[in-house]
Order: sequence, then C-alpha cells, then structure tokens
Amino acid sequence: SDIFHVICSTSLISLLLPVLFSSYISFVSITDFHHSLFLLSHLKENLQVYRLNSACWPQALSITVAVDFKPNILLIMADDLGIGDIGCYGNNTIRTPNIDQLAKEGIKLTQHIAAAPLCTPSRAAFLTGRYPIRLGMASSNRYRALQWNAGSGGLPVNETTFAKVLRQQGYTTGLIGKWHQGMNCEALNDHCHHPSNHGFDYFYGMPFTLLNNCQKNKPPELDAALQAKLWLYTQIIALAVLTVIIGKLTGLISASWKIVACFALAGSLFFTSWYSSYGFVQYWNCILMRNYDITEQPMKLERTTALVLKEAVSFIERNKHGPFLLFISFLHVHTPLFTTEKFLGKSRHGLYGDNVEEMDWLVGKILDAIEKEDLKNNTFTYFASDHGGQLEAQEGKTQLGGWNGIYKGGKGMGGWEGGIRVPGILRWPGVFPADTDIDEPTSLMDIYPTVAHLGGGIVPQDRVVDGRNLMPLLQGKVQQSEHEFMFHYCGSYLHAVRWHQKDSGALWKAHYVTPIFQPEGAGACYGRGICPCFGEGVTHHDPPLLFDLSRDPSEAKPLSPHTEPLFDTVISRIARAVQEHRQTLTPVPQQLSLYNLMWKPWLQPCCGTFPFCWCDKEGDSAHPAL
Ligand SMILES: [Ca+2]
Repeated sequence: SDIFHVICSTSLISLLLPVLFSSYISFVSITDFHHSLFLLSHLKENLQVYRLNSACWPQALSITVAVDFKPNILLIMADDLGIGDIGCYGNNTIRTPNIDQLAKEGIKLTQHIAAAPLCTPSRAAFLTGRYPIRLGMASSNRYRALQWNAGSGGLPVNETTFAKVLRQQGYTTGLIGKWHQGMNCEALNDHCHHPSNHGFDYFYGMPFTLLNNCQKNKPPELDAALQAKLWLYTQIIALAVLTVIIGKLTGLISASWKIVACFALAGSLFFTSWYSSYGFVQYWNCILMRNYDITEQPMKLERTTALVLKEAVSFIERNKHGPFLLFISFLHVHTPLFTTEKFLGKSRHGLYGDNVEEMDWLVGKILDAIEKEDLKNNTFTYFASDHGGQLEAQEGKTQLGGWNGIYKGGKGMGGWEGGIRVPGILRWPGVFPADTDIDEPTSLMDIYPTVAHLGGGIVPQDRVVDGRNLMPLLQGKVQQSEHEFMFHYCGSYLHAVRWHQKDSGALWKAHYVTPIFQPEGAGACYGRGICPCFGEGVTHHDPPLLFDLSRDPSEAKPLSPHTEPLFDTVISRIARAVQEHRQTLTPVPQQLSLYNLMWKPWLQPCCGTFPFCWCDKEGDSAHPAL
C-alpha cells in the first residue's frame, strides 16, 4: 500500500502543478501578497492531509477547491438599526461587544449609504446593486414598502441578485431571516418574487417583515390611521342601522323592513371586506417559511430568535466545505422589539437597547460558528443596517426606534443623513487591514459588484449597475471610492444629491426637497409617524439647500452664495449630474403601485384551507439555545 501511495502522490502532484501555478498567478492579481501566502499555506496543509490519507482522489478534489479559491460570503443585515446605536460608532451606553470586535478585526465604513430610507426599496437595491427607481421599487404613492404577503408586487423576476450571480459560480446560497421583497405575482404559489426565484438555494425566515401586529397586545402598526378611519365608518353605519331599527319599532320612521335589511347587509359587507384584511394581520403577514413551506402561521415570536440562530449555524456547518453565500437578514431591531428574557431589562435604553444587545449577541454566536469551523480567514464578512433608525417609533415617552448619532433625521427620510447613513463593517483577515476606518462614500449597493467579483462572476452587462466594486478601496490600492455623485431618493422623488468633489475633498450635499418636521424643528415627523416624500408634508427648495458634509456633517447650517463662494458652481454641477442620471432611467413596471400593494385573498400564503390559515410545524422541536 506504501508503493501505491507514493505512485498516487507523485502522479497527483504532477497533475496539479500547472493548475497550482496558474491559480497562484491569478490569485496574486485579486488579493495581496500577504493573502497569497495564506493560500499557499492552506494548500500545503491540504497536501499534508492528503499525504496522511491513502485514498487519493477525494483529496485531489479538495485541493482543486482550494486552488480555485472563492471566499465564503457572510452578509449580516440588521433592520432599522441606527448608526448611533453601536459602540464602535460612538455609542457608549448600549453594549455591542461582538460588532465592535468585528470592526476591530476589519474595516469600518463611516460614510456607508443606503439607497433608500425604508426596508423594501433599500433591500431591493442591496440585492441588485441598482437604485430602486430602476427596479420599479421606488413608490410614487404614500406606501413605500410592501404591505402584505398577499400583495402582487415585489423584486422583479428579471432582476439578477448577487445570489443568482454567485450560484452560477458554484456557491451554495442561503437567506435566513427577513425578505420583504414579495411572494407571488398572479397566482398563489407562483412564487415569482420568492427568494428561491432570486438565486437562494435555501430560505428560512419571514417572507414579510416584523411589525407590531405580530405581537399580541401591541397597538396595530399596519396602516393604523386608515384602520382607525374604517373603524369609525363602521361604527357610524352600525349606529345608523340601529337608529333606523329603533325608529321603525317605535313607529317614528316609516321605512320598509326590506330597506333596513339591505342597509344592514351593505354595512356588514363593508365591515367584513376591510376587517378580513386588517383584522387578521397576524395570520396574513406574520409567518415563517422554510423554502416554499409555511412552518408557522402565525409565527411564535418567543422562539423565533432561537430558530434564526439555529438555522444560521446549521447552514454554516452544512456548507463549511464551501463556497457559500449566507445572507442573514435579522428581524432585529424592528418593532415590536420582541426580546428574550435573558436580555430583557438589561440595557440602559429600555426595550430598544435590550433588543440591540440581543442582536449583537446573535452576531457573536454566528461569528463563533464561523470560527469554530475554521472559516474566519476565508470568509468575507459584512455587517450593515438597511437604513437609519426610526425616530418616530415611540410608545408614550419610551423611545422604540434607533438613534442616528450626530446625523439629522431618520428612517423614512430620503435626503437627511440620518435616514441613509448606516453602519458598514467588513472583515476578511489577511486581505483587509484590521482596525481601519474608511471615510469615503460607499453604498450598500457596492456589496453586489464586490461579492460578484470575489466569486468570479460578472455583473449584468445589459443594465445599469450603480454599485461599485469595493475591493481596491478595501485593500488600500486606491484611496478614493469611485462614487462621485450619489442620488438620494424618497420613494420615486429625488430629494438630495451628494457630490464628492475628489480634487478638493469637499463633500457637497444639495437638498431639493425636505420633509416638514412635526412639531417644527423636532427633527422628525412625530405627528405623522413617518415623514412623507411629496405633497403638503414637504418643502421644495430653489435654490437647493446646500451643505458641505466634510465641515458640517449634521447638516445644521445651510450655505448661501454669501457664505460659500462656490455656491453657484456647485449647484449647477450637481444639476448637470442629475440631468445625466435621469437620462439613464428607463420606464419600468411599478411594483409598489396601489394595485400591486393591495391585499388579495387569492394570493394569501396559507398553510391550511383559506381562510383557515394556521399551523405550527416547528412544534416543540426548537429547543431555545438561550
Ligand atoms: Ca428596515
């Protein structure tokens, strides 16, 4: 067997030498020398392992995998987390040791910008590397995110997510957590917008998003104002019917019983039609799925955190031989802020702080799993939030939304920095420097071309991709990001534009439209719950409000032609950029039209026979890891 071993080894090594050499050359071109050394040592280890093993061909395969090196991609996204909520971004009252450690071992982006200030459009842009307006995911009505699992809008089928690109390059792709990019188009279970139709081999989580309605005893969140109105109309109708009946019985009104019955029937039809959608929101929207199967309807929040963690860790374990793409899209720290007992009452910022600390703990557990499987050095790890914290999320005097640090505004505001500037952390030991800040403008959309490049794929060539490959910047090969202009939309309305003037280092930002705060000067739209993008709730500025963020990051003092000699030059340069940008836009179907957003009973994902939709397939199998 020794002789066989020697022959086997020699022939195998001679077979592999050319491959080793060519891959080494190509590898040097994408990463630095330091990391190439890592790869070589990795190969050496593989060869040593191989020498200890008498069955040679399986080992040959494992070497090929190492030669054709593709890092694992781990993307972690928090929901509604403010940039001011994390220790490494300056918070000293909420404890986020795990996220801080990630930043210490990698790069902290200090000017990381979301393409939209709300879940659905921001995530659509993240997944495709394109502005939401190019996808039909930028709304021109007042609903800017998907409202129902049973709506017909969502991430268009013809868009190519990074998951699709990486799957084509041999990656196993998984999404665990929140989707909020739609489900069906025309028929129940056509799954046209489902993660698996967008490149994810595995999906576990919420097709929708967390909202207050998912937790009993919380005030309803979904369209609360409209629901209140509908309730009022229902009560008026009921009162009117009652009055007519009493009038008839006492002989004061001489209407026929037929008319009274018709009136009552119309009233109850009105009630059932709206109540069937809003009355059962928890059943319609708060569900968990594994691939195409609904596992919980409605979901049981008290065990969701443990299930998400279990799924994430088991995906990593299953795919440790890689390469994998795992997108962990936390349900934290969106309201209703369901927090397990271990973290309740532990932070100095009430329920919100508790929930952030629990989320940080989850990050730690997931990174532990990566480390345990010895994947830390060949995993590109990313952490971000989908947009800024929601200032208006309050219950009485208790703040339930995040904090955006020194930045003005928050969730829902497309122009102000607080709505769109989010934490962004990247780690890849040996490839990226440790404990480094990058202040250049970067976008969540940049992750798309970056991971496509790392996986050996290319971004679609038949459409505009707005994201830029970050590798040269992250590796210190260039000092400036490729972004010169960034366009800050609120729905389909362009609210502001940022211009990074590379030669002077100035960071101009012009606001064409800003929301009217309620009360005035409050910094948020407390009266409305969320700031509008158009109509009476906004102010148009001509000339635009201009700030230089490099001197005034809080956008406190607008510049004027008197205080800023370059005022007119800057405004006209930005106006030209807007014109050029608009020329690249083409008409697309509107995914967030009122029709597409509407609840359609025939599209309702249901694990029973509609309308009897309830199930719990998870049973007690989920032993909380808490
Ligand atoms: Ca969000």
